[in-house]
Amino acid sequence: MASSTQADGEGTFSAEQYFATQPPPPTLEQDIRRVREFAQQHVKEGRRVVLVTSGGTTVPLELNVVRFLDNFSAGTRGATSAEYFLNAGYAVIFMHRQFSLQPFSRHYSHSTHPFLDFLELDSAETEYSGEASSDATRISAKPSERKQLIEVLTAYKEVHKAGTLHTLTFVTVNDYLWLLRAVAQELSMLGRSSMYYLAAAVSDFFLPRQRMSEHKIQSGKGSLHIEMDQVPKILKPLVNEWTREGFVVSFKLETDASILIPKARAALARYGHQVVIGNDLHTRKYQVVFVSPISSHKRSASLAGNEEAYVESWLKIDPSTYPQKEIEEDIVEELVRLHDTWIGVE
Ligand code: 9Z3
Repeated sequence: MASSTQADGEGTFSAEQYFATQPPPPTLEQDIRRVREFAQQHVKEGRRVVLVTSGGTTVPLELNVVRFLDNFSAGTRGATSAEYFLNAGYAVIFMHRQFSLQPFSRHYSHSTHPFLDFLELDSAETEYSGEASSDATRISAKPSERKQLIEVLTAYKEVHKAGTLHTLTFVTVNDYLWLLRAVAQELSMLGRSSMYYLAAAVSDFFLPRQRMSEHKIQSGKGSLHIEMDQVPKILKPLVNEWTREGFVVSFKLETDASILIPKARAALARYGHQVVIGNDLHTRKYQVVFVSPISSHKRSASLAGNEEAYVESWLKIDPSTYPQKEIEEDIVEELVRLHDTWIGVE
């Protein structure tokens, strides 16, 4: 692979080299200014802050982008978890893929529960005139939808009033990496009261800007060959440099269940963070496995350099209870407990 930007080996960038060669998104500065204000306000009010990342990153193939690689994630895990963190009293920075699911509005996703389907026109007192501006026409929610709508709307309004949810968007893996680093650096002032809940499905490969075609890739030359570089493993600098004692939870997604726990342990050994939540693509809504070093269950410093022992525990829900029961409720409850221990509340 010919590239003047590669470093550690064929197609491998360190995080430092990545940020030195790939450009930041144009709105980074203003996005981060808002994150800083949000974090400062909640530190003052004594709240814990969690960064929730959600949805999939894209990898553009052209500078004038027509084609890009994407992945399956709709952002259900992140959007759902954000609601439970808010309910547990956390201030939430919800960093999500543009147009992926968001807390509260996720209940009325256009594909699974379109909101036009649960509204009805009241025509008891007046016939609908067909004019959009008709003041006499009233709209109401179908009785079968009201209970859930009131619950969701009440929680949404409360969060809005309390100002405990801040939203940030990314599209590409490059946007994601720049934002993650900058947000983590801002949150480092919170020390142990910050949590990182990294549920976004992040591409492992990308095409460096220096090798991207400026215009739409043309057909007519036979098959297309694209060689991608590896996205730097940014959990390492996140844990060691950008956050200061933040409680870091990453997710590990596999389709071969037999490698889930070994890969989760390997990630912990490599990056030294607090929890990996393992999930299998097909069962992710009903079961996950928490893998964590024993040291993260105590407030004492981690056993860097020593042989580490790990604890594994499965969280499961009965699939027939979904979606009334959501596994994210249990995930968040368990994490809040572990975070309490990490901070030293327990
Ligand atoms: C996850 O594993 C999430 O739980 C899902 C959620 C993406 C499966 P949905 O959006 O799905 O609810 O449909 N996220 C992390 C995936 C990931 O990219 N992990 C990296 C890895 O496995 C490490 S950060 O190497």
